[in-house]
Amino acid sequence: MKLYSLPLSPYSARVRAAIYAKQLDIEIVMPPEGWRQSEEFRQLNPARRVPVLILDDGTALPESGVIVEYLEDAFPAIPLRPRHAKDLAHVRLVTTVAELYVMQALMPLFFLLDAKTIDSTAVTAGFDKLDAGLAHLETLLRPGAYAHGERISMADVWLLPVRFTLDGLMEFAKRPDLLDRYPAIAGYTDVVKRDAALGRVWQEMIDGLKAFYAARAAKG
Ligand SMILES: N[C@@H](CCC(=O)N[C@@H](CS)C(=O)NCC(=O)O)C(=O)O
Repeated sequence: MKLYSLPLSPYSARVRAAIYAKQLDIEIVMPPEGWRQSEEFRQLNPARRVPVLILDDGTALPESGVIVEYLEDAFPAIPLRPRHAKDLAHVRLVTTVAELYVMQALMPLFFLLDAKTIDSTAVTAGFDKLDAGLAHLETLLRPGAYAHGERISMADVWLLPVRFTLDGLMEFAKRPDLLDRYPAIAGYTDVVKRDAALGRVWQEMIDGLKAFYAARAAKG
């Protein structure tokens, strides 16, 4: 199997975290040169996005959530889903809140802040929306602990890229206070440091961010 992935892509990062945590032998590669315009890549994923997992029989699976669920179903030996319904509901709640109310509030802020003319009303509204999502997510987490239980789960696979991207926003928006009222979210980096799979993805994202800024500076 082969995964098309970009180091900084939060969606690709989810899948890589699942692959490392589950100790799967899957080749991880960058998408081919010119993939955004290529007809060949469009046939793998009509949305022209990464990640895409290519199965051994050539089947292409796009969408990070679908890929992670597939890996979990196909390779259950090291599980990322708890067995009991209530535990699983909590894991799904963390992934849903992280995706819908934090990630989806977070990403537009980068574009708003990067615009030539800053729309301060939209930026304020964007930060308010993000703050509501963070407050919600905070209620689901425990300071210094995995997102659910005592080991890595799908909830961590979702939380890791969200936490990384929050660091990026704090830096980009010069808002170091963003997580001051959310100790569990802020302190989630301690979990990342302790867990080999999460730590590996975090480092890959740091390297991806450095490469992104270098490419941006080179463009001028
Ligand atoms: N819903 C998709 C989102 C994937 C996505 O938006 N990927 C971004 C990278 S983070 C992408 O490929 N964007 C197209 C581009 O960079 O041209 C998923 O969960 O896999």
